[in-house]
This record gives sequence, structure tokens and C-alpha cells, in this order.
Amino acid sequence: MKLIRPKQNTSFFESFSDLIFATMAIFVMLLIIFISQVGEGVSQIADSDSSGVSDSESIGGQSCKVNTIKDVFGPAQSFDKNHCRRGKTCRSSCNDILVHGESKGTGIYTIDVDGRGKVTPFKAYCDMETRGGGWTLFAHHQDCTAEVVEVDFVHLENLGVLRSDKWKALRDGVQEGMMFVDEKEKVTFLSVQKLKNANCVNIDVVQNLSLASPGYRSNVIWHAENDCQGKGQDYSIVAIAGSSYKNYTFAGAGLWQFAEQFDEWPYPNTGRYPSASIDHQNELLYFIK
Ligand SMILES: [Ca+2]
Ligand SMILES: [Ca+2]
Repeated sequence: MKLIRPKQNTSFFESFSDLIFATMAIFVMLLIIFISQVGEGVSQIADSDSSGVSDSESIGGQSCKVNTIKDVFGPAQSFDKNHCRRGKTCRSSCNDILVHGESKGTGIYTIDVDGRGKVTPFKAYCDMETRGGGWTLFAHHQDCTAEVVEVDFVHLENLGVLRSDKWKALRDGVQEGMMFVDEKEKVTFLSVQKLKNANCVNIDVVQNLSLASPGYRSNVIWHAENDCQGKGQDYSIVAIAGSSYKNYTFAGAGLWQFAEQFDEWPYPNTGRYPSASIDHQNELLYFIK
């Protein structure tokens, strides 16, 4: 009884079956590599850290768009000379200007958010048309932007977030919510109730828009989720991320929604991750009212 066949007697059929076996083995290996790469894409969401946003550096080729918002909206008109003139009371917000019938349209005004309080009057870009108007711009950010910079005047020409004292005064007067406008003029809305009642990050704990939120590696203005771990696919986030966050190439200006948690959401839930809508915005205007 031969247990080992002599090599020289190997039949064509045997070598052919060896060939089939080898081909199948290679195919299975390629299949495993393919599945592991697809799985990595999914695990970028599943492996999120406490920031609630994904951890991986493996997303490549994400294009960094040039500034397009100013091209879309054109140069902003300035109406600020009509407000806060000597002897004239400043309005406290874009909406305050609107409700007093002093709006001259979308553009630049001067506001004094806390009236006689110590916060000095500052220029603000006001959207007086979208969603009823009266929206004050407090941040303008873009993907692929290394730093989140505090400025005194947030406008369309440059990126930046409002300085802490001005931001907090503006935030404390919020009545309706936040509105976000992307480079394609898509409008997202988040109601004041959701801004204040979020279980993970609500706007009242955000003291400084240019710094990472406590417990996070990126600036998160709002985060709602069942467990605040970023592990499932049930979180919604408003982010302004800088280079400290690895995936800032797409999360720099980011609105993240897995489950339906925003009040108005213009994006289809069919991004690179079928169950998420995280990579639509290359650039965002962040308004408050
Ligand atoms: Ca003041
Ligand atoms: Ca983005």
C-alpha cells in the first residue's frame, strides 16, 4: 500500500486539480483581503473614539476643496454704518435688527450682544433671508483646515470662529436654534430644544469654539447619542475640527447624522458609509438665532 505517490507519476488530472486548488486558494486570499478592506471602512465608524467620530487614517484621496462659499454667495454688503452709530443703541443680534424692521438685507451689521454689558460691539454677518432670516454667523470652517482660529468678525472671506466672550453672549441669547449652510447652499437646522437638551454635548457647556470640547479631540458643539461612546451608528454631531483630529480632511466642517436627530437634514443617507451622512460638507457657515 503506497501512501506516497512518486512525483514522476503525477497525472495531468492531478496537476490540473492542483492548479484549480491553487487558483481557488489565491481567489480566497484575495477575497479575504477585499473583505478586510471593506470591513475597515465600516470599522472606521464602529471603532470611533470618545470624540464620537472615527479614528482611522486610512481614508485617502479625500479632496480638499478650495474656499467656495464666497464664490457661491458673492461679496457681502455692509450695512454696519447704520447701526451702533454714536448716540444710537446697538441691536443685540441679527434677529433683533430684523424684528425692529431695520434689516436692509443679508449682509454685515454691527451688534452688541449683551447691550451695556462688557462685551464690545462687533461686526456680524447676518442672513436675513434663509429660514425667516435673523441668523447671526458665529463660525465659518472648512475641511482640510489645520487650525480653528478665533476672530472678532466671522465672515465669508475668511475662516474663523467667534471669540469666546462674544460666542457665549450670543449663545446665551439663543431662541430658535442653529442653521448650517454648506458650499452647495444646503441648509440644515437644529432646534434650540435639541441644542440645549443633548445628552453628550449641549451648547451650554461649549465655552470656546476654538478648543476641543472636554473629553473630545475635536471641537464638538453638539452631540446627541444613546451612550455618548460613538460606538454605534446612532450619533449626531456638529463639529469644527482642526488638524488635531486625524480625519479633519472630511470632518473639519462636519455635520454627522446616523439616526435622524437633526430637525432639518437636506442630505441623503447615502455617503461613503451607507448608513451615515458625514462627508457631504466641505465648508460650512454656522449660524445661531
Ligand atoms: Ca456690550
Ligand atoms: Ca466635511
